[in-house]
Amino acid sequence: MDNNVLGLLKLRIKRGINLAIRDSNSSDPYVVVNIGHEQKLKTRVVKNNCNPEWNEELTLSIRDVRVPICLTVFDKDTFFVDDKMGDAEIDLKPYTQCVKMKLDTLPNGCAIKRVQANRTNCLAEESSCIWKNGKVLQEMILRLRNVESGELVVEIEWGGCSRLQRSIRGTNVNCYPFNIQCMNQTTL
Ligand SMILES: [Ca+2]
Ligand SMILES: [Ca+2]
Repeated sequence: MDNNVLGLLKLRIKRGINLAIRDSNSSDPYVVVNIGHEQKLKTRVVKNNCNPEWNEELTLSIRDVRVPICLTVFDKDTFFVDDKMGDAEIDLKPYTQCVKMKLDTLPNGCAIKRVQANRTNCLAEESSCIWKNGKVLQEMILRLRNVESGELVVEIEWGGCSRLQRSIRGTNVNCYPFNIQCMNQTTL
C-alpha cells in the first residue's frame, strides 16, 4: 500500500429501489464508483430490473476522507451509449470520526452516531454508524440526483488496521473527546 493511503474501505452496493426506466419498460442497471479521478470501479449489470440486487463488495483505497465517493447509475445498452440513471455521493467524514474512536468496550449492535438527511448530503433518511462484531458499519439509503426517481442501498466498512486508526491509537491523544454512549441497541 502506498504511503498516502489511509486505509481500505469496503463499499457494499446492495440494491437499487425504484430506479428510472431507460429502455421501453425497464432498465439494465449497473453502478460506477469513482473517488476523484484515480479510482473507478463497477458493479455487474442486472438485466431488466429497476429494483436490482447487486450485493457486491468493492474495495476502495482512501487517501483523503474529505473527498466524497461518487456513485453513478447507468442503463446498459447494446447499440447505444449507456443511459444515465442518476448519481449520488457518500460523505465519509461522520463515519471516519466513528472509526477513530476507541469503542472496544461498547456492546454489540450499539448505534454510535446518527447522521441526519439534509440538503448537503444524499441521504434519503437518517443513517446510523453501528458497532457490530468489532467493526463500525454504516448502512445508508442514498437518493439519486439528476434523475426522476431512484435510491441506492449501500453499506461501508473500514477494512482492518490502517493509518487512520493508528494515528489515534499510537499516541494517547483523544482527538474525538466524545462521551460515547450507546444511543440504542438494534437487533442484529
Ligand atoms: Ca436504454
Ligand atoms: Ca438497456
